Amino acid sequence: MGFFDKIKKIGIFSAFSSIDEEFYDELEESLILADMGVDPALKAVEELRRRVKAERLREPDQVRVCLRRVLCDMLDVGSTELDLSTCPSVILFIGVNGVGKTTTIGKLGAALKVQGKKVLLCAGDTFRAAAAEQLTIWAQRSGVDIVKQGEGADPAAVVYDALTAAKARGTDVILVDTAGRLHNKQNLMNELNKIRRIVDRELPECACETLLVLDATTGQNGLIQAKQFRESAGVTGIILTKLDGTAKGGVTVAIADELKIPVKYVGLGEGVDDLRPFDAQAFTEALV
Ligand SMILES: Nc1nc2c(ncn2[C@@H]2O[C@H](COP(=O)(O)OP(=O)(O)OP(=O)(O)O)[C@@H](O)[C@H]2O)c(=O)[nH]1
Ligand SMILES: [Mg+2]
Repeated sequence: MGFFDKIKKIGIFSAFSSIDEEFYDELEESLILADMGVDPALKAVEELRRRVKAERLREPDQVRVCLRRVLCDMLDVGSTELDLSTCPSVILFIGVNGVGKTTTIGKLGAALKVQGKKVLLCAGDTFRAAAAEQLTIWAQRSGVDIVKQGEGADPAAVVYDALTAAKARGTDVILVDTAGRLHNKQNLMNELNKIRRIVDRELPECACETLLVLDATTGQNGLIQAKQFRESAGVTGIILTKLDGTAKGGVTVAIADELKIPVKYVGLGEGVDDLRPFDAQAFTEALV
């Protein structure tokens, strides 16, 4: 079973033996039902029509392959690789409550460690004591370092500590957890900017990514959150979690197409191995 086999398929091709108007209508509807959003769905169908005509495709199987290519092109909005070009490099994880930030850090920390990287987790969520505990368990599980302070500490101060520790220890990658926050709470958004300023001041030349974690089961709602985070926090990549649940895979295309920010990783479960770099080709093959 492939990694993306948990994704719900758009399976309309088996119902059609020829490609006609009815096919396009039903395809449009299935894409919308798959959470792609109305505009991206219309755009995909229009582009498919254009290519089918230009390439004179007739067989449903050819059209299926063509649709995969159309979706792959819509997903291609920038590099899906993490920028780890400096040592240390910093990755900030941001997003609303409960989307999977801490879990994703745990999984990514383990994966980077397996690649031979020296990883440091930073417990920048000081809002609840349980947050640092949860991250500590992940650090122990994957055998990586963690820097934390007590509940209520200034998150920027924890980040400062982590950066100092990383410089002293020769860390390759610092993964910074942050408290879940709503994009419309200005003081909390300012806190993210403060963290970012500390990084810029302490490690001016470092590669720094800000990854927005989105829960795929929130569908089009997640997209609205993402637009506002993008405006106020300078997001460099998306991590889409919980694609294993009731989520519909089409939301991935909607996010890439509407935000023009690449999906870099996807989460398909709660286990340490349930995070993968996003591969548009494998993904569209599973989806269509
Ligand atoms: N099924 C599934 N569950 C996930 C995935 N990622 C995270 N979860 C679960 O989602 C819940 C919330 O995850 P957390 O990592 O605590 O989320 P968070 O964004 O750190 O939450 P806050 O710190 O409260 O904002 C936990 O029960 C996780 O196990 C995923 O890819 N698939
Ligand atoms: Mg958390």
